[in-house]
Amino acid sequence: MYTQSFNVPDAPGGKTVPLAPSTEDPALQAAFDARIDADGRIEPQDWMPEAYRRTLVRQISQHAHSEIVGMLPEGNWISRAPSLKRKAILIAKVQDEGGHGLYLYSAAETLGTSRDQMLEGLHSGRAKYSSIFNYPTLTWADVGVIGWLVDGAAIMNQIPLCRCSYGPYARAMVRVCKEESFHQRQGYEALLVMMQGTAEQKAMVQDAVNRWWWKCLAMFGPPDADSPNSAQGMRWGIKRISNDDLRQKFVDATVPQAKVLGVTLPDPDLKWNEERQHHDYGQIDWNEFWETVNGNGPCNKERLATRVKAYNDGEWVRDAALAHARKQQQRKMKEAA
Ligand code: BYC
Repeated sequence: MYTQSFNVPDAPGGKTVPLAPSTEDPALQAAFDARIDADGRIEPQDWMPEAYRRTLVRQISQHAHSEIVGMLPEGNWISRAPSLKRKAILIAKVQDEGGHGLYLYSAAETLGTSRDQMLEGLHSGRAKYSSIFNYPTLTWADVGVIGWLVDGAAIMNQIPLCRCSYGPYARAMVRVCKEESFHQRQGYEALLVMMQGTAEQKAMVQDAVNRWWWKCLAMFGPPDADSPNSAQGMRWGIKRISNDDLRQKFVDATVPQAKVLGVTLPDPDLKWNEERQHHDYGQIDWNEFWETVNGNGPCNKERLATRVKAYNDGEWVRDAALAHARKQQQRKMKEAA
């Protein structure tokens, strides 16, 4: 179902936006523009305008940060999972998110930014990561809802990134999306089981859906009209579908899933619009979104502090790994001499 975005044409009129003017070498710029216009891929060794490079570093590093901060809300439930099976699934999922962070940091490194620089941006609070991870996971149902809705929204956003014009990012996203697909399904399945349980379990699922629904809609980013990076990102073939269009696709895909599950999506304005052939939905609280993005959500400080502590506590592991690699290298050189 989520792979539908592979077949969706790029936003109409996307290529009518002018490519960013550049003071760089006109011949190189022309070759770059031609490749973008032909939907070709840009690789690390290729010339690219500085603005394109900067945009990619911004987006990919923020995406990487989101993956590793995203390990925290669910990681909190590993020791409290209700069965061995659920614990094993959750450990695998959280570990996958760590792996996604690694692929993405590696993709961003191909653009000439070091991992230390990116992590410094995260730890100092300068870099962004997804708003969604600044909310608490209050009950076990939150873990299922994160799988179903948060990972569902993430896949909806990420499938078009498999066609991103920057090769290393696009290739990383193929594997990420396959793994996210398992994440979404395990969450939905966990909720289906709870919805066949006691009245308390059903109420717990509904409560979690009520708390996460609007935050998931905001995950797609500000409305197109207020999205400063969208037009250029789409012109460069980095983004393929706009924030609002992806949000709409997510709503349309999720409504029937909620019906099967037996939960109500907490929006009195949510209804099918025959004319548009889409669901209408209510107003997202953008003030709350920006407050959270700007560091004032319920868990921002805790999430950052946890990441900084993990980085500092892991210093000896990084040092040991480097010392081991150096020793191996010296041994190889001695043997070759
Ligand atoms: N949260 O002009 P716009 C996951 C920022 S993790 C925070 O539309 P753009 C997962 C935006 O960065 C999901 N900030 O920007 C992991 C920009 O600020 P800057 C993460 C947000 O880049 C573990 C400003 O608002 N996915 O999958 O064209 C467990 C204006 O926005 C958010 C990605 O990162 C937000 N929600 O579009 C489970 C995907 N939204 O940078 C799941 C890759 C917007 O100018 N990223 N902002 O200071 C993207 O696709 C795009 O960057 C976005 C934003 C659609 C997110």
